[in-house]
Amino acid sequence: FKKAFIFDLDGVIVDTAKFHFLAWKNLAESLNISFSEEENEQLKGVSRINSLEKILKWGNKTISEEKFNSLMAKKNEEYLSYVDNMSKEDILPGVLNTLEYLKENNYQVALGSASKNARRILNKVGLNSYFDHIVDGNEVSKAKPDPEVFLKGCDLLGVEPKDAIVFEDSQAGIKAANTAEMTSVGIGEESNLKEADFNFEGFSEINQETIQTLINFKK
Ligand code: G16
Ligand code: MG
Repeated sequence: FKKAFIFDLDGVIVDTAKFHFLAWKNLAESLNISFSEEENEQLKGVSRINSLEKILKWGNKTISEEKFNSLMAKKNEEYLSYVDNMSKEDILPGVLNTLEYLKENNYQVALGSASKNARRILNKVGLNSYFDHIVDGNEVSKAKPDPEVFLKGCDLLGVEPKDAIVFEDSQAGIKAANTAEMTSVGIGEESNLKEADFNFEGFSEINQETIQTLINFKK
């Protein structure tokens, strides 16, 4: 049976996806590249560097390395200005209940995020203590859909990938979990996450019974 749970951060625990969207949209528009929700969907779970590369590709633009770095810094600055206004209220519905249930029942829990700002965000919303381990964008060299971030989480938790359950809101993240043969749970719009083993609109739909179903699931 399953022993460990790995949570993505953006779009699963907190809705920082909307902040990434605002900051990327402003950046893209400053380069005369159009940017809608549809493009944003493809950036979910994708690292900062890869995201900017994708935007430039969509706009058929090449820029100097210097400009590239300054755009990334500017995007992050704007993003953090939104993040720094976050509080407990920004935790998505049902997340705290699930984390409390997992903790009370001594399940292992890790964070597996592409974000280099993951620790800052967890601090802001007061969720640090729920995680036995945190793996974020500072610790991985291969971005999602590569499973490195989740495999590191399993290593730290001391469980086999097949005994891990991953909660993800992004196509790249579901792909990563599936590649590593973990149980993949899509959070959010099902049509975006067709490859997931399970799909839920959000954690409000997840109760103790659901958790047991996930634990007993064999891929
Ligand atoms: C997140 C977001 C991505 C973002 C990436 C890097 O991943 O989904 O949109 O580009 O992290 O974030 P940062 O710029 O803060 O390092 P996740 O894996 O938590 O969904
Ligand atoms: Mg995400």
